[in-house]
Amino acid sequence: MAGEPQADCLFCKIVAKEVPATIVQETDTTVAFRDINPQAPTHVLVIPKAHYPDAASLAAAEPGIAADILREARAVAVMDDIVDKGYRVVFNTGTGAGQTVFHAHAHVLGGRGLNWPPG
Ligand code: D5M
Repeated sequence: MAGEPQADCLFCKIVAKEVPATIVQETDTTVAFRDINPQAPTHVLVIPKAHYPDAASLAAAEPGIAADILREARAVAVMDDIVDKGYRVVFNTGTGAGQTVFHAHAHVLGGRGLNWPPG
C-alpha cells in the first residue's frame, strides 16, 4: 500500500533503525541524516518516514509531508549555520537525474560555494 514500509528499501531501514545512520533530526513524519558520501561540508538527506519512491509521488499523495520535508531542510540549514551563505535543496527524480535510492529524499547541501548549473 502507498506509504507503507518496503522490505527492500534502504531508507525504510534507516527509518526503522535497522541500518545505522547519523541522524541529526527526527519528527513525527521525517528523518534527517548525514549523507554517507558528502558532496559539501553540509550534506544531509531529509526523508519522509512513509515510503514514496520520489518527491513527486510524495507531493501528490501527502502534500503536508512534502511541506514537512521543506521545513526540515531549512531547520538543517539553521542547525549547520549555513543560511547566510546560502544552501541548496535538491530532489533528484528519476535515474536520468541521478536518483539512486527510490525512497523520496531531499539533499540539503551547503557550507561551500555551489555552482550553477549543476552537473
Ligand atoms: O541520493 C541517494 C543518496 O543516498 C546518495 O547521496 C548517497 C546516500 N546514501 C546511500 N546509502 C546511505 C546510507 N546508508 N546512509 C546515508 N546516506 C546514504 P540519490 O539522489 O538517490 O542519488
